[in-house]
This record gives sequence, C-alpha cells and structure tokens, in this order.
Amino acid sequence: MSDHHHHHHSHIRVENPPKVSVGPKSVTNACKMILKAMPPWKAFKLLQKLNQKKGIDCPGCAWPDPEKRSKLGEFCENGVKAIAEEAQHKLADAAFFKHYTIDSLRKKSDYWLGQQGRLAQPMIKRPDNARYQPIEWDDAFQLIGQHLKGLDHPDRAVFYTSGRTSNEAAFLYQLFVRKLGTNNLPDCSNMCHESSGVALTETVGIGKGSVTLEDFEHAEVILIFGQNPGTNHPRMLNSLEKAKKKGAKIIVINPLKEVALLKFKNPQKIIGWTGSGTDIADLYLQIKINQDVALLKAWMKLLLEDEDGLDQVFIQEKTRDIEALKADLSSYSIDELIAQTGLAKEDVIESAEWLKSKSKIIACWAMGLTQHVNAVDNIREIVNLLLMKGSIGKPGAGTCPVRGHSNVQGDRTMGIWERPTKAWTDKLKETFNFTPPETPGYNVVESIEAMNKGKVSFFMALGGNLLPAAPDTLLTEQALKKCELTVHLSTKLNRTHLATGSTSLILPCLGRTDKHIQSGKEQMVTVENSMGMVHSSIGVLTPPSQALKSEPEIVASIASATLGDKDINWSSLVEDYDNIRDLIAKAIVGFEDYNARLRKDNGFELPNGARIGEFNTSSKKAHFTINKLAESIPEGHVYTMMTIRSHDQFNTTIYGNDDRYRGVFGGRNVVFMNEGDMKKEGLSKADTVELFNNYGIERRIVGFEVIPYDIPSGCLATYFPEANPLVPLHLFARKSHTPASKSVGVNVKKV
Ligand SMILES: Nc1nc2c(c(=O)[nH]1)N[C@H]1C(S)=C(S)[C@@H](COP(=O)(O)OP(=O)(O)OC[C@H]3O[C@@H](n4cnc5c(=O)[nH]c(N)nc54)[C@H](O)[C@@H]3O)O[C@H]1N2
Ligand SMILES: Nc1nc2c(c(=O)[nH]1)N[C@H]1C(S)=C(S)[C@@H](COP(=O)(O)OP(=O)(O)OC[C@H]3O[C@@H](n4cnc5c(=O)[nH]c(N)nc54)[C@H](O)[C@@H]3O)O[C@H]1N2
Ligand SMILES: [Mo]
Repeated sequence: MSDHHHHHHSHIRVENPPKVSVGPKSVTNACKMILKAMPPWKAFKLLQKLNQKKGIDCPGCAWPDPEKRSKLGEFCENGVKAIAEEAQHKLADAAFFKHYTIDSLRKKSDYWLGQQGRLAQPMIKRPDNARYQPIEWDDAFQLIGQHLKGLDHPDRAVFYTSGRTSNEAAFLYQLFVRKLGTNNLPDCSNMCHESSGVALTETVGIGKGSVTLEDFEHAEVILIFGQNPGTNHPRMLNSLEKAKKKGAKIIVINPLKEVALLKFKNPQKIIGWTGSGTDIADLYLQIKINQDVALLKAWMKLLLEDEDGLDQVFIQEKTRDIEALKADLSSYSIDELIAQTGLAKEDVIESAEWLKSKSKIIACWAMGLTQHVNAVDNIREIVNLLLMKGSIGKPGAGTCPVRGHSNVQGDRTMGIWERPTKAWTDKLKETFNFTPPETPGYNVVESIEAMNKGKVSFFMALGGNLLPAAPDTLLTEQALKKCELTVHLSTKLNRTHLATGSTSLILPCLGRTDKHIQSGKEQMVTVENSMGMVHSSIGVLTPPSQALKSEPEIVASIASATLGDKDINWSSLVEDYDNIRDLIAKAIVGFEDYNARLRKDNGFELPNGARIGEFNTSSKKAHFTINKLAESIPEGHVYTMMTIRSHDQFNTTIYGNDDRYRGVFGGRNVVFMNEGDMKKEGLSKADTVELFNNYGIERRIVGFEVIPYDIPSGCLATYFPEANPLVPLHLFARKSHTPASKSVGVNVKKV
C-alpha cells in the first residue's frame, strides 16, 4: 500500500500495555473524537439516541442491546468513533475531486482518505480521465442500466455488499440482482464469519449463533476464542462482567493477552471509574496461533476419560455419530496435543475440570477462529465439545459467533448470499413470479479471480472497501482495474474508489445517523443483531449534503434503469419503506406481519431451532464431526502471522495511528514479535524489517518496525489492512473460502 515509510528513524512510541481497559480514558478519547468532527449540540443529540429504543442502531458492531438501556446511552468508545467518522461536517465534494488526480489520491494513506469528509455528490471517472468529475444522478443510473442491459451474460456482473447496509436496501438489491439473472452476490461475510455459517449449518442446522443476551446471566462457563471484545465489541464486556457477578467462570483462548479480557472498568457505572476494575478471565490460555483444534481435542479426551461430565441423555436423543468421534480421538495422545498448543499441561487439565463439572457452557468466537485454512474445522470442533456437554438448546448455554458489521447477519437473512438455498429461490419465485438463477455465484475470492481473468466487466459495491479488505492487495487492485464499469455506493472516500475500471462511479449515500426522508415522510430502516433480534434504526441528523440519496432509493433507481418498472414497481417501493417491508414479510419466513411487529417496542426475535434444541439438519439431529489438526505452514517459512485490528480502526477505516491497549502509539507498520524469536533473528526493538513469503510467487512488504511483545514463539502479529499484500488469494478456508488471514506463513528479514 502507499503509506510513506520513514526508514531513517522511528516515530512510533511503544509503552507497556495498560493493566486495565475502558474506564475514564475511553470516555475522554471518545469525546475528543466526536468533538473534532461536530459541534457539541450535535454530538449530544447523537449520543442520546444511540442504541436506544426507537433510536439509531450503532454502526459500530453487532453486539445486542440489553432490555434495560443505560440512561447514559448504550455506547462505547469505538461506537462513538464510528459515528464521529460518519457524521463529519467536512465534505469531499466536486471542488475536492477537482483538486486531486486519482493517482495523487492513491498515494495518500487510508487515514488521510477517511479524513476528507463525507462524499457529497455523484462523481464519475470517464475513460482516459485522470479525475472524478460531477455527474447527475439520472445520468449515472442510465449509464449503469445501459451497461447491464448490454452484457452478453448477467454472470459478467458482480454485486458486492458490506454489512452496514439495512435490511431494506439488502432485500431490494438481491431481488434486483437475481431478477437480472445472477447469484454473483459476494459480501464481507465471505471474509468474516462464513466459516461459522458453514460449520453451524452442517452440524446444528442453523448458520447463526444460538444464545441470547440473557443466556450470559445463566452461564456457568464462558469460553472466548479468538476475539478481542475490548476493542471490537466493547459492550460485550458489560455482559461478561454481569456473568462474572453471577458466578460464571471465563476462559480466554488467545495468543495475545488482550487487556480488556484481563481487567475491565465499566464506563457506564461511576463506581467502575474509581475502583480497580473487574477481572474478566479466570484462566487465560495463551495458545499458539491456529492450535485451537489441538486444545479442543485435548479437552474432549480428558472429558472422555470417565465420561462423568457427558450429557448422555442429550447425546442419545439429540445427536448422532459420537462413536466415530470417540474412535478418532483415541488415535491422538494428550501430551502431544497439549505440546502443540504451547500451553501448560496443568492449565489444560484445570480448565477441563471446569468443563467437566459444569453443564451450562457458552462458546464465543470471532476472527481468531474463522480466518484459517482449517477454520470450519475449528468451529465444528467447538460444536463437538458443546454437544458432549448437552450445552446447546437450553438456557445459559450455546454457540455465540460474535458478528462484525452491525447488520451483516441481517443482510444474509435478506438473501445477500452467492449460494441461495432451494427454499430461498422457490419462495422468491412464488412471491415475484420469475425464475431466479440456481447456480451458485462468485464469493469474494472467486469474484477477484474472475475479474482478473477478464470474466467480469462490471463491479458494484453496496458499501464496504473491498480492495484493502481483500487478500492479495496488489492482485485485487489489478482485478478491479480490469472491469469496464465500477460502481460504489459509499458514505466516505476509500481506496477501492481509486482502483477504477475504465469508467467508475461514486454514488454517495445517507448513513445510519442521517434522517431518511422519502416523499416528505421520515423513514426508518431495520437491522438484525448478532443474536437474531430484528429492530428499527432511525437517523436523527440533517444529511451533510442535499444531493445524497438513501441506499434503498439508489438500488431501486438502478433496478428501474436496468429492468424497467413493469414487473416490480421499484420507484413506488421506496416511496415508503413499509412497502419494501411488506414484500419482505411475504418472501421471508419469520418476517410475517413485519411492519406491525417492528413497531411494537423492541422489535422481535427470529426463529432459531438450535436455541430450543431443534436441529434442522439432514437427519434432524445435531452431528458430531471428525476434524483434522491444523496443517503446518509451507516449508521454508518460519513464522505464522495473524493480521489483527488495532484499537483505532474500523476494518479499513483508520481512526488514528494508536493502539492504546497494546501500548503502541503513532504508527501502524509494526510487527509484534516474541523476544526469544527476536534474539534468534538478531533483532532489537525498533529495528526495521521486511516480511515476505512464497506461496507459488513471492510476496513482500517493507518498512515494518519490530515490537517485542508477549506472544508465543513462532507467532507474529501485524495489522489488517497493512499486511494484506502478504495474504495469498488462494489461501482460504476449506468449504467456506474465507481468506486465511490469521495464519499466513512468513519470514522476517532485517534491513
Ligand atoms: N472498533 C472496531 N469494532 C469492530 C471492528 C473494527 O475493526 N473496529 N470490526 C468489526 C468486524 S467486521 C469484525 S468481524 C469484528 C472482529 O472482531 P475480532 O475477531 O475480535 O477482531 P480481530 O482483531 O481480527 O481479532 C482477532 C483476535 O483473535 C486472536 N487470534 C488470532 N489468531 C488466533 C488463533 O489462531 N486462535 C485464537 N484462539 N485466537 C486467535 C487475536 O489475538 C485477536 O485477539 O469486530 C467488529 N467490530
Ligand atoms: N488481513 C485481514 N483482512 C481482513 C480481515 C482481517 O481480520 N484480516 N477482516 C475481514 C472482515 S472480518 C471483514 S468484515 C472485511 C471488511 O470489509 P468491508 O466491509 O468491505 O470494509 P469496511 O472497511 O468495513 O468498509 C468501509 C467503507 O464502507 C463505506 N460505508 C460506511 N458506512 C456506510 C453506509 O452506511 N453505507 C454505505 N453504502 N457505505 C458505507 C465507507 O465508504 C467505508 O470506506 O475485511 C476482511 N479483511
Ligand atoms: Mo467482519
């Protein structure tokens, strides 16, 4: 990527990580951010409405809101940063785009791009032009319609979605794309929790988690695998704190000692500010990267030693294939499994004792498990453990894949999926009287491959920032540039806008915090959180520019320009979003009476079989599965590298250059390294290194500063998206195609 590196001397300051997370400092930091972006009255108006009933769903993360909302507002430092980023006063308008060529913008950092303000009006880059120039909305829609009508096959078009999009926009979008005749609907979920969806659907019959927020109050043991909630889901810490007070034991499995999981000060309680904070983890298992299957196998072998802790009735009545699993487990040695994890034997045995003596277990996980070649195996192995314990389908127990984007789960429910089920296609056919395509479309990895091979001429993105989010940055950039037309529905300028097809359009849209007015009437949109609760979100701010349109309106206008209004009257649908929801109510099971139920208080809960112990698999039972240990990184590579988020970013949106909870300030081109490994490599603190690997071709990133850190030997950590050029496009999870961005083989060279 094109950040400038300063090789001469370091600007990065490294401190010991703090001992406590959140507390007053997070509140002052959040206030600083938001007051930089807007005047105090506006900030107050926003925060008051954040995550309140009939308020704005925070665009930060997908963690659910409690039944009793805090009077101070249900928000966290990083949620505040997310809305400050969106609700900026500054505008990236026509004057801005006149000033910069696309090439000169490409040289700016992601942070700088984000600082240029909200996109203000539709812009076009025409063939042979070096800049984006203004275009009228209608001309933009016609241009898109003409291109799509002229394709020799609809599969030459790709329609990406990122998980901030509302249910209403997502539903219209997939309807339009399928009516056009393709399932090319890749989404950010392909790079995120796809592995969870695949593993859970196969084993317990639903691709979503089974627990509710209330289950956390009844759990006896909570496992937290591969997740950093202090930064990425801060409101989850409130639930964990509550669970602790009720006696739950918390076991964290993570290669890094993430501060917030050690000690937490609740910012919404004044007492939390003065005391020393709550200990979160009862046991912290600092595992080597990608050895979770080995740990789970060791635990299960210990449980099987006398079978005392197994729920035999549940296993008998609700599951199948445990015998095969037992046979397979008997071929491993406990000592070898534990050796692989790098953990102390007594810690593994102690935690196994807790699992044995308790029966209400919740397993939480996020990207630390889903972004490996064997990611699907990771999650299937967690399911094995829960099934042995009968810990799913009853209060206080179950699966909790913690989602990322605030509406990523809702978008999937709305049909954003390159592999629709037969049931989905049949229902669409019945409701709208056309034959939707049944062959699977491209996922993210396949889309990039197809663009690169010239099989795709049109790329459109409903939100997101595909270029830096995807693996193999250089290759992805080439792929996008091979398109004839690229179209971006966005709130903010980003790097994907700069990898233009021959023609490229930026269509600026309203965000979550903005008021949506259609035909003079204020509209609400709807979203689904990480636990399957559907509710409304109503923006409160006057949009930053008069020229912006809402996502549903833009999607409907493109559909209308491409397909006409004869079969589906797109324009009338968006006059009142209730019209869209009436269609959703007809086309999706669980949404009957959508508009009425939505308006009752808090929204509603979607049906969830696993939650009530009904497993909608092929056999109507939950399935035990046999999983392999992680394979090692390719020969010739010394380290396994994971790419993680800092405290100052939302995915590819960089809020700042600090990572306070890890004690790093002023820079992101860093590599966290074990001190023993540094010695072996002859490296000292603040040395500059290159990171490289060879998966068929050589990939290399330069100018990274070494930070000695408490991380298992053989493991490295870098930040996403800076290290994405090292993630090979073809290195992805079996079955889910999720890029293996948490276990990339690399070498380190001092410069
Ligand atoms: N503020 C903020 N909030 C966010 C986001 C954001 O960028 N910023 N992003 C949103 C999105 S889209 C998502 S998906 C989530 C992401 O939320 P997380 O999954 O928490 O995000 P990551 O930083 O990728 O963290 C992965 C964690 O897994 C650990 N890990 C890595 N490899 C392994 C492994 O092999 N085994 C185990 N056991 N642990 C491992 C890492 O040390 C790290 O703690 O957060 C969402 N919320
Ligand atoms: N190496 C590595 N790569 C990763 C990951 C990793 O951990 N490591 N994580 C992966 C994960 S979990 C995910 S989810 C993906 C994220 O991939 P994406 O979802 O594609 O990326 P984001 O950075 O979330 O997208 C940010 C952009 O969304 C636009 N935007 C923001 N709000 C809105 C809105 O309301 N409407 C519209 N239309 N646009 C909006 C803005 O223009 C902004 O620039 O990245 C993946 N990539
Ligand atoms: Mo994500």
